[in-house]
Amino acid sequence: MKDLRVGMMGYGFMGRAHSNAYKRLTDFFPVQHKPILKAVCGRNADKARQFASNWGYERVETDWRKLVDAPDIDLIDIGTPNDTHHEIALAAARNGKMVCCEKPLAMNVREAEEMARAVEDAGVPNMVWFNYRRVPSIALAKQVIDEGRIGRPFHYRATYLQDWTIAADVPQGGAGLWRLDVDVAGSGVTGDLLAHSIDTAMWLNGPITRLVAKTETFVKERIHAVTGKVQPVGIDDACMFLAEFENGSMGTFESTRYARGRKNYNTFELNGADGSVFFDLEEPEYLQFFEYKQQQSGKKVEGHLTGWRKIHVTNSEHPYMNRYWVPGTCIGYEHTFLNALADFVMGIEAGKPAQPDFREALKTQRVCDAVLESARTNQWIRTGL
Ligand code: SOE
Repeated sequence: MKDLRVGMMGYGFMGRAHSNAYKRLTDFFPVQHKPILKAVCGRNADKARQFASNWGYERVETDWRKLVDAPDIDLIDIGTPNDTHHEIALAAARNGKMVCCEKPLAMNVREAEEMARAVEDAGVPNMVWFNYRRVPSIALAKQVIDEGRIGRPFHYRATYLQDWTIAADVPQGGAGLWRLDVDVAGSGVTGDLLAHSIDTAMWLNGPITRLVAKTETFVKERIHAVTGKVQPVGIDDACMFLAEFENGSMGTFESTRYARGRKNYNTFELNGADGSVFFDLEEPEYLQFFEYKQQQSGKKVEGHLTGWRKIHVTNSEHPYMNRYWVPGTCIGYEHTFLNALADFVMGIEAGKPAQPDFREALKTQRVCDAVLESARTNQWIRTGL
């Protein structure tokens, strides 16, 4: 076993999700690297100390530069707000550290390009935590599509809906709520939620080449938690776009934080000539599959039994599931990060980088930037992919 000494940037939601993955990796996966939780870095020393003691980090830093310079760190994990990703990733790569970065990779394409170049120039392993690729049902959808069971694709339909910012008195800025502050987040639902949908869509259905988008900001001003002043809201609260895929299929994408009752409603459906797949994160252990059957060697299709199959993705034949429990028992949100980390580490060991690496995640960034540009200019935009 080799030590994999982790320096964690950030102690929020993603700091916890990633730390959990490091702690459980060798319990569930036969890897040759054992993560060691060396240090966590955060601006608030008390919170960082509390986090370190809860999760078992050996020490605390409050200056991220100290952590990227530390000789006892192999991997820098960036779980901090979006406006910090670029600077930390560049410095970490320059120091020869592996870099795992939370999504979205960057504030914009320019930053993301520099980040992809930096890790490649340094030759360091890197990954972006698009964790939903590692939901077993979504990985099964990928398998079903790659097996050619959907046939010629016609339609891709994605939604990502939440409802937590409807109240006008939710502040922007500060812990968790930095997602509402455009200077820190870069964008609203486009970078935060649609980036997930876009990554999944392009993984399953190939590049998005052209799109047209419409965004809306329903609450125009919010108090800023840091300045205490009422300030204009610069993020997109909702975004819809139409897309063309390179393979000739059409896509629709919808995302909002104003869908009352929807907490983390991440769905997609792909319809092809020979079949369809449908996934809904509110029922994450299921993949729905429709197979179109034509008459085969004189045997009549049993039309009265034709229908969607709701596959309970918990068998040991299903992606990742042989690492966990017995058929019929489920895994959770946290395991998507564990599965991603396992792929990353096994990728290093096999010399086959796990995806999405920074170069791959740059493609999603290109689509996000194109979405925002289209919404700004009311034009169809080519993504360059
Ligand atoms: C936003 O509410 C959020 O936490 C995103 O930032 C995550 O990426 C998403 O998976 C869940 O929702």
